[in-house]
Amino acid sequence: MSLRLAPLACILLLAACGGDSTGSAGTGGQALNVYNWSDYVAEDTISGFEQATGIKVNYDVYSENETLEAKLTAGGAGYDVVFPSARPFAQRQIAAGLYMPLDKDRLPNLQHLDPEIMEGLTDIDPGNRHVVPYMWGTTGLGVNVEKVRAALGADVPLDSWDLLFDPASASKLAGCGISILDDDQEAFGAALIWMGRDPNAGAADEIEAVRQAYAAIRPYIRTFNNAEYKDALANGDACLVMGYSGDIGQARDVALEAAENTGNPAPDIRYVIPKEGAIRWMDVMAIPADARNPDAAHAFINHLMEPEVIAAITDYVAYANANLAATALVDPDIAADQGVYPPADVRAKLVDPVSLPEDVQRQRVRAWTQIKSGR
Ligand code: N2P
Repeated sequence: MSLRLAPLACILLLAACGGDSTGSAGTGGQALNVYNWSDYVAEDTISGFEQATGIKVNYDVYSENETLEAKLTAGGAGYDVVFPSARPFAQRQIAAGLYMPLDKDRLPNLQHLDPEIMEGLTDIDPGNRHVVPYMWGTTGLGVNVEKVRAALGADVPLDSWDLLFDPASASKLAGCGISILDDDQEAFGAALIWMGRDPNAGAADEIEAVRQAYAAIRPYIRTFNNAEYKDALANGDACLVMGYSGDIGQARDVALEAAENTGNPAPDIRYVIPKEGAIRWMDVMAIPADARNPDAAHAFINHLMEPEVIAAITDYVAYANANLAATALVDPDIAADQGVYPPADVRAKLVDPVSLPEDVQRQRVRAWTQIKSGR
């Protein structure tokens, strides 16, 4: 049944919709509690699932992996489906027993997923037993081209982390607004890549080098956050951001829409994967071990693997998905966008984060808190 036909068909054939394995009949009539990153589904994704299955969804959002992890480890949060980043978060959460093994018989749409991506996850999840890949992206720079050129000159190269980490550049962009992700993994990775070092290195001198890199530009950074920066870039409150790839595409769309509504010229907002390289991350779907509604959770995960459904999400959020059958359905403009689906020469410069030893991770978190506070 195609997604577009599902709601009407359900009205006509109520029994069929309630009686299959994805219907509310198997879920005890309970609502499904979903906890996802902000702005990470299309406008009609949740209502489409509710109409197709009759399952009511309580949908809640976060903007940091740490927020999700704190709730999972505290227990009793009552979520049925969550979306952690694979490394190091899902990796250590799987190891800690926080997720239930998936019942693959109830996930027939697994057949659509890219076998290479599935294989790439087996080091953190042997046999792909606990998590299913959702979206992946990179962390790079979002640039308001007119404002950055006005501050740095028309010839300024836009393809380097120098824009951010060179204090001579950052000092001139401070006035039009610099925003950085409040995400220690991404922030450490970007600085180490800019310095030509291994973003996955964890030795003490790496932490010190990163500390110094940020100390030199700290006075010029206006905000640290993982969600609000998008609107800031769209409405002109920021001219340079370190951000997640799709978020910059969304900021561009918001700015274009605002320009259409007001009749003002649209700003030229671009996502740049710097020539030095960038971190590539992957977010996955999982069912917490204490989920109250695993039946509906499986139905939801399976729904998000419907090629039409996930292609529409990619079109809306500008992140690449892991669903091979969806590729042909993605809007050609998004499929051709090299910031969303980077070409091979750019992919060669992307680095997947690894899970660092716990003590190194703790040192990074501590250093990041100090960097942000400017101490
Ligand atoms: C979506 C944020 C992307 C998640 N707003 C980064 N892992």
